[in-house]
Amino acid sequence: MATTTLPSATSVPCLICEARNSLDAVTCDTCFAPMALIQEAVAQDRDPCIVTVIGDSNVGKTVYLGMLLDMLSKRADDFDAVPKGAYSVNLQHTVITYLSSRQFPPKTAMEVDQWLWAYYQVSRRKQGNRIYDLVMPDMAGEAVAAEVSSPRTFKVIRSLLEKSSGAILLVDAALAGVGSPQPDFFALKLMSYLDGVLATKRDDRLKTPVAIVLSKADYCPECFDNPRAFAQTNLNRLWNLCENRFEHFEFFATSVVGSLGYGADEYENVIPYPLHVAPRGILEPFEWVLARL
Ligand SMILES: Nc1nc2c(ncn2[C@@H]2O[C@H](COP(=O)(O)OP(=O)(O)O)[C@@H](O)[C@H]2O)c(=O)[nH]1
Ligand SMILES: [Mg+2]
Ligand SMILES: [Zn+2]
Repeated sequence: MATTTLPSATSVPCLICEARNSLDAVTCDTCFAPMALIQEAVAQDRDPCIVTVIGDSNVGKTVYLGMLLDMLSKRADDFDAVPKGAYSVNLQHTVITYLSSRQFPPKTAMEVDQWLWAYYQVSRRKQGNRIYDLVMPDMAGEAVAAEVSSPRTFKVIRSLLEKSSGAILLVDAALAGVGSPQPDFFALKLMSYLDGVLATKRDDRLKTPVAIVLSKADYCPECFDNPRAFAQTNLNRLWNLCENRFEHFEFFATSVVGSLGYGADEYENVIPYPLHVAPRGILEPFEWVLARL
């Protein structure tokens, strides 16, 4: 791991992990976060607030985040979102391009320097004028899993979560709904990792708001009727940990597609194709987190 000892006149601290990098660095030497984040943050003259979207591989993080950013920048629900730096638009651009050609975007690469980061300035058009500087990276689920099972393999994840003002945890409702214990256990591990990273005193419950998003709820529509009840039944371990350790948590059902078609790839694997994009419950978890920052 790089321990930089550059003097302050010729270096800048990374926004995420605080390691010093040379002025012309494109990504941080230590955690690979884009250094453009610093320039944006300095220009804003406010501390950016980081909302991290986490979850297992294949739960739908990329699709969710891309759709969320796209809805925000289309002024959905009176939000105004301005991307800071053209690199911020890449995630949204990729997701929408794939969905509009009736495909899901490809898997996020495990390598940190391949992740797409988005830095948006978000505000409500009507209510007051509080502006949130949101930094949201699209992480690979495998990296999250590796970091959770052996901490410090992906330093950027820990640094990000330490700095996060809020988190959105995605859980695969379709899998949980058919009785797989995997989503419950993975989310349980993630929440206890988060608890360890954020905890100040052992017995205080954590104040950081965590929205738990039940993704792919189109597969199990009952989720929309009562997300809490769905979680208590199908994600009981997670529910109990949340209740014990987190002061602010809430469950939300979301889905991006309205109908799916199926086809096979060249290896005869069955692949779902999004025939019709119909986002449901995308903004609610985000609004809920913002209201608690
Ligand atoms: N039915 C349904 N499937 C989804 C939805 N969102 C994602 N998926 C499926 O989940 C897969 C993984 O999504 P992705 O966003 O790449 O997951 P990530 O690994 O967490 O970033 C996609 O290829 C789709 O097959 C959704 O809203 N509904
Ligand atoms: Mg992804
Ligand atoms: Zn860094």
